Amino acid sequence: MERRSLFITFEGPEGAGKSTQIKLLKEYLESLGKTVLITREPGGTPLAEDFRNIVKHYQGEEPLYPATELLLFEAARAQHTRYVIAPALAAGTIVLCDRFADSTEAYQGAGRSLDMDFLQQLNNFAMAECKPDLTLLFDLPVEVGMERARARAAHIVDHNDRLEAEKIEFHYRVRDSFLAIARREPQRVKVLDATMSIEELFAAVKVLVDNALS
Ligand code: T5A
Repeated sequence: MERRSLFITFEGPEGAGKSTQIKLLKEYLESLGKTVLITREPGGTPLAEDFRNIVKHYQGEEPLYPATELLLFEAARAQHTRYVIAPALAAGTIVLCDRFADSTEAYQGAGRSLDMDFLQQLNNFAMAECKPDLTLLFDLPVEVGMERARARAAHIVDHNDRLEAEKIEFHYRVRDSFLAIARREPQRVKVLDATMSIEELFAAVKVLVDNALS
């Protein structure tokens, strides 16, 4: 029998093509008659979007301390899981979330070298019962993703992004960490080669999602 609700997260380094695939997947699932919600982290509720604006674009003189950054991501997640994701899943919706707790492990844990055990406790606290059924990891060389993100940013006035602007070594640690999560949890996390074309990538996404639905 087909399942009704499903929680799918999309993860990967910068510019991996997650948002593009999420939109295609929503159209496909709706063509099958499913109810679908696209959401994102950080963000997804008005307050969590305020936190998103701080962690992505804050430029004040007082530097954002790494622990503060971590807590802002977790605070945003606590709002998002309780007010958006959990109710949607309870209503039988398929939730497609652009980034989730694995990003915290990769960016704040590996990227910023924060304590992994403590971070996992915070992740579990913030996500509560909202554990992803399937995570699609869009993997690609850091340089390719950064180039895509840069090309897109060239069309945005006043583009500034604190995390995107981190040193290349930071982004290498992020990518390695995502791949380590996939090795640790192969049942949940499926790795896709994000250097493929949009169409080829979507064909691979569809196979994985069809399997998860059956
Ligand atoms: N973060 C997030 C943390 O540090 N900790 C956390 O806990 C969480 C949740 C979020 C930032 O926050 C960090 C990670 C991030 O730095 P964001 O703007 O949501 O910021 O950043 P990204 O998730 O990286 O979003 P991007 O939009 O940059 O990347 P996407 O969504 O992966 O890529 P997409 O689809 O927008 O595509 C990028 C460009 O590439 C093209 C697209 O047309 C677009 O121009 N493209 C392709 N080109 C060639 N081949 C393909 N297959 C392509 N697919 C897309």
